[in-house]
Amino acid sequence: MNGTLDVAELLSGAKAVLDRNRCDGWTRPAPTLYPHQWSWDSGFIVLGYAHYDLERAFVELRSLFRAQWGNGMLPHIVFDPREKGYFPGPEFWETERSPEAPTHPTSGITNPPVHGLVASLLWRRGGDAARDFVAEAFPVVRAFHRYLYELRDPHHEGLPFLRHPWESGTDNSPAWDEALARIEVDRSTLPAYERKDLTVVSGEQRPTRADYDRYVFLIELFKGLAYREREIQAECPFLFQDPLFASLLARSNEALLELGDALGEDVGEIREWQQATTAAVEEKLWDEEMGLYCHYDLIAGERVRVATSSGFAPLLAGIPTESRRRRLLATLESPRFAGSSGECYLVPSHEVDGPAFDPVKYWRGPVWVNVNWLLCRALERCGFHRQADRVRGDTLDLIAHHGFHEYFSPFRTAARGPVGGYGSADFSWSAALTVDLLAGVSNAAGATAPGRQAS
Ligand code: 2M8
Repeated sequence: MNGTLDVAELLSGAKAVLDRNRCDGWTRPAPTLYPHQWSWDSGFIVLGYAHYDLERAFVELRSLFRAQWGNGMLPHIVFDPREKGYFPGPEFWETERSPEAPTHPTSGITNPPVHGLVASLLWRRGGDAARDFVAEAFPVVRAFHRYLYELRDPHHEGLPFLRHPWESGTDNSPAWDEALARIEVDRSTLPAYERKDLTVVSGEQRPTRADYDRYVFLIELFKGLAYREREIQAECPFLFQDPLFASLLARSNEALLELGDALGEDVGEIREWQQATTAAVEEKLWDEEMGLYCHYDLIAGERVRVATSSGFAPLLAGIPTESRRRRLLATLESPRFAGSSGECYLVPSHEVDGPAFDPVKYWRGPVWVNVNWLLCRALERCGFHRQADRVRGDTLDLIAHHGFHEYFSPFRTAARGPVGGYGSADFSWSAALTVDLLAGVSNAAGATAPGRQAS
């Protein structure tokens, strides 16, 4: 690495990836591995479009919003009915069993609530040109949040639960391991299924067969209950509260408060949601010994003491007290995440000395561009500019070295393990968020900008 980034080349490369992955008004997360529209992916993708084609951003989100369920749920996937290359596809989900499902085929679970935050950023970027879109988006996002608080938060704690690992976005996180291991699956009772992911990406970078059996088991349960939320809540063996999901919800509530005020909407209920979530994250998810926020397993009735990058997310919503902010920073810069001699790119998805750490398996160690983008904003919000610069620099460095991959080994050199980009190449949110991150890098000459030090 020569210490500089070729901004023009990265930008044109990122836009080319997005052009190639774009379909009829929406964008595949990856060319073949993920050939449908994903909810939180679209949220990140439009933040790239916002820099050069605002209309594309609106069209992309409208395609997602059209698939909102009657109960308010924004589904995690909106399917392209022509596409047969992904498992589980629409014929497996059978969402037509639910009267709440839209006529367009979708999955029957949700994805992290990034949309309020995204709408407010589009408004900031587009100004008047974004106002009509934001007025359209506001009731959709509010209905989604209402669904989360009314149907996913039975004890009114302000912490909606997830009922499938895929709802977290951090699908293969070691935080789920114990809970998934408790689910006894008799394979002979599962429908036969064929994974398509392994035809695109090597098995060592993807979840195991035992994981997939459990993913499928949960979908079978939901289908059997025709996606009725109250019954699912009573029977589902996997119910989690998640610091990343909760923090995105809090941050999106904050955005809705700002948008609602500007649009002249009554924001009373949103203010209550916001206060409840902020307080609950502080009370229930902080782990003093770990110096980090953790997941909470509602079935086991305990915090899961597994250190993941999701544990820093409350910074994004300004939730932690000053002393906890300092603790989080110390955790981030400690050998657990930065390596014993700073040999890791920030931010590994699982602490590098953790028992389940794997530098190339998705969500069990690799660095992700969307998480880094979120944490960069989070650190800036809390005044930790040097650390935010480091996370931004590390992210751009990884992209410049290895391309727009789905995820990256956290190792800078081969001394401790594999180095490079993994999962799918040409990954849409890696490209889109590069466009946004580069906008924050000064570029007087229009061609180069400071990069990270040589590795
Ligand atoms: C991954 O998840 C999908 C299931 O939703 C999969 O593995 O098939 C996750 O990384 C998720 O966060 C992401 O939204 C999705 C599409 O990029 O891929």
